[in-house]
Amino acid sequence: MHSVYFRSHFKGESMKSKIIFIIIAVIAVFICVQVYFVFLADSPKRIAVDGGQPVNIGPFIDCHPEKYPDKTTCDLRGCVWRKSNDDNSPQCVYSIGHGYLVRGEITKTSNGLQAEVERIKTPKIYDSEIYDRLVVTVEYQTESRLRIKIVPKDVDRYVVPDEALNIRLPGKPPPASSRLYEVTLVKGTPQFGIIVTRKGDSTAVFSTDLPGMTYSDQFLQITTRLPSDNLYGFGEHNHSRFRHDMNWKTWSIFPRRIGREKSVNLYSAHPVYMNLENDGRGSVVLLKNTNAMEVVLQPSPNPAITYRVIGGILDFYIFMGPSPEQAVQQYIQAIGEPVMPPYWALGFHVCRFGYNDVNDVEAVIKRTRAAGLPYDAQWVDIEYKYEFVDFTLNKKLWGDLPKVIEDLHGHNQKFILTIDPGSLANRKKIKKVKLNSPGYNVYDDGVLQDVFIKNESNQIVLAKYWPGMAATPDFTNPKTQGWWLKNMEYLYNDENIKYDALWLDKNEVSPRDSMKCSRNKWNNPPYVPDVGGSSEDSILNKNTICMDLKQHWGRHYDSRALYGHGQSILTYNGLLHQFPRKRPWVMTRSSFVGTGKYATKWMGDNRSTWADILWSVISIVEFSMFGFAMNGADICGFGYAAEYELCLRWHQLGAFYPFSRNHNTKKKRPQDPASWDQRFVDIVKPVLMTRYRLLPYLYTLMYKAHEEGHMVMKALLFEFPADRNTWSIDRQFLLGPALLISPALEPNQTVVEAYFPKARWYEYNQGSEIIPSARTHKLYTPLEVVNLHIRGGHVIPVQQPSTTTYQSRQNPMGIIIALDENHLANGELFLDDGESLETHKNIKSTIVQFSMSKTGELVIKYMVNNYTGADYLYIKTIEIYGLNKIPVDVRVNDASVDRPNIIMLNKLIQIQNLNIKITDTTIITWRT
Ligand code: MIG
Repeated sequence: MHSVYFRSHFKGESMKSKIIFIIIAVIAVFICVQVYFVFLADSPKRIAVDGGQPVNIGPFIDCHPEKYPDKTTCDLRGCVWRKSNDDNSPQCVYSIGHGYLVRGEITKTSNGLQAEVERIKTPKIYDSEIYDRLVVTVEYQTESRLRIKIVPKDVDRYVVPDEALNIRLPGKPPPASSRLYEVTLVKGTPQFGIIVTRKGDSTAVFSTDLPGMTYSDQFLQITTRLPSDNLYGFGEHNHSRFRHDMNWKTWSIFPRRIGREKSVNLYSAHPVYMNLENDGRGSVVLLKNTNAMEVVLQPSPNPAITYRVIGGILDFYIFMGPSPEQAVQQYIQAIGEPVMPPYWALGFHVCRFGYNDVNDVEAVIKRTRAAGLPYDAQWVDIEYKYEFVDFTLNKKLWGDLPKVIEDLHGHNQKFILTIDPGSLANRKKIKKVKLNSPGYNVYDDGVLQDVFIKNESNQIVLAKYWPGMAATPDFTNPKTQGWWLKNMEYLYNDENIKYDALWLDKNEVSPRDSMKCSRNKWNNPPYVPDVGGSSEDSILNKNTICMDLKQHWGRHYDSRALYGHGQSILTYNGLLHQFPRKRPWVMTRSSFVGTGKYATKWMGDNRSTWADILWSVISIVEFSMFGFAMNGADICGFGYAAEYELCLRWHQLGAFYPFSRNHNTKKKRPQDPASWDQRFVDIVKPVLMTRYRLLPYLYTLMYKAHEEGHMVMKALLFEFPADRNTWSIDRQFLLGPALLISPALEPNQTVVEAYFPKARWYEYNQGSEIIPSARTHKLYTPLEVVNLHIRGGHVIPVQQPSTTTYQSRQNPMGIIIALDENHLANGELFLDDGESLETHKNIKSTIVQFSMSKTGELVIKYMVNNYTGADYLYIKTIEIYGLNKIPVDVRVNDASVDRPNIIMLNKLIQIQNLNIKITDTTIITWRT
């Protein structure tokens, strides 16, 4: 267009005016270049698209995320229609200058920055109130943590209540000199943004100076550039890889019960990610928001995340690490360290859906014991209830259950059962229930106590749950606590079901059918993230209660993500009240940020497939990042019938899950370990025994998680962040820093290709060393073999295993010394009675340290010794990995150990017949 104009201008002009024109043109070009450098130059490349508007070559922010974008709608939205593109990138994108601009001054506050921003007038896209003025607050919370809060000016919005999640300020704001970050609020055109960089470095960990920022009542959008495309986290989904596929993947976050086969949002909401920078540093970013949302990932060269949220506020917490492990730890410490489980919970569990009556359970108990398998707890599913009515026992089919529980307890085993949320409201059926369970009063009492979720007209609404039409308790209401506890006590005392822990299912919350919901802004918001998988499913109300229902912590629309969280808290408190001296143990299906402080998480309905066995590893390492130390997936898979090899491999893997339970759906062949054949038992038993032998180590890891916010089962990159080879590994994992598991995850597999980062690594059974490290090795892994490796530099406490943790805990102890390249190793052992409350606060616990400050000398010494039981524990065996020949002159506190007690088993050295009291200071020396 311009050139045409210029040409016509030239016609018939004199030479002089030509010269003047050229001068003007040169000046104009100069000005254009200036403008380019001032406003646009920080983006790598630009392209001119239809209409001549400049658009970033990236990141692209999708201006038409709904299906079937077209140019007309795109133009109406004031966005730019791109030439057809063959990647998955969006076709209709926001143009530069869409967003907000700083108004007035940026103020320095006592602990951060504040600014007011104003919307650049561009078309409004979704039909909800749009906010023209926002207040942006940056809070420097700790040296490694900052908060960025964006709210509309003078408008009250839904915020996550403090009772649900309170990220406390640990004290005074950190001095500028110690902060790991610097924050810039971008003033001026083309649009406002926040940039967080690592101090003394140009790495922008978080930067939102991009178009498309939108803040309206029911559509909030913001994009942040990422320092790298190594992205992990966000949940809950079935991620098929741990490191995200950045190629325009969209992940929705909204608790939902749905088949796992689709890449859709599942039971929990964890809007948090970890980014690993290309030099091995890492950061964690949480968006504290409970509303339905989706995150769109875009690939290099412009890795970025776009958040689209349909309510609440933009409230980011950024954790600077600088290592990925530190960043996650800072995150977990902020949201609350994971609950300390009772010791027995670390044992092996058997469960299934589909025990028809108490005889079925008795048969399983009998065969599992007869097989001599390690076995700490038996679970029952919904069948024990009288016609699926919670807090009742079916007296006819399950009358003997109290006796079975007594028998379990007599064998030092535990009993756990499931509870669903819905309270039966059908009068006729309640009458029937009362014949089976006199005194049953769950619904009427709930009405009286006003604990059920109501609608706009203050009426209790019913939905279809397992027992029939039922009311939904509001677990976000403190009133519900007393009623819930009363029901628990009724089941425990009146129905005489002496449970040891509780399993909370369906608490997304998910009725069996969808409800009829009225048309309004909550049930039918103007923009709906893709929260169902297929277009027909993509409504919020499918298998949920209606979004407009009212709860104490806010409308269901806003607070849905807190349903399972609230129930976990009330159940935890209920157990605490029932058994004031014992650690409560609750397992939940739905969770939010911080639920790990109250409950264990299991992954819900996986399936008996080879794909699901891999996904279990990914889910668990993700949930470790989300602050759940104790988590696991159903061993052998829930849905479908398990086949022999899969189920066997799954036990070999599941023996190393922090929470290890075999579970199954109904009407499928039994898959508990004793239900197969002798060969199956012969292979599985030693692996489960290995788990039990390692429990002192695993329990110590739980303690470290609970006290310091460490992860238990974790990805390799956390221990080896500088080693790029570890960044994508999700077929292997670590338990703490010292144990590496490289499972077989495929049918007919005889070789596992396992990567060993730079360290000394020893095969657990033989003691043989993996040489060289920092390389992939082919490990021969026939059906009976498990790949377990110990990392040099660590001392691992072990205990001779028995079939219950109760028994194991009284057995002789041992230690494994795995030497590093300098022939040194260190470790720790946490001991307490395994079930009392708060013993870990060092009141009634013992912590023993194993340390080598020079080669050939290990010192065993306690730090604290307040657990009386520790004085009865003796180390009988010491195993040394990494010596390769029998040491000489082995002494325990100067007394020499007789030569016949020192043997070499393959590549490991075993010193036997010791009698070292674990609470005595002991020095063990040897020479090579
Ligand atoms: O509607 O209680 O994920 O573990 O066995 C199904 C029956 C409800 C779903 C759980 C599963 C449990 C099943 N439950």
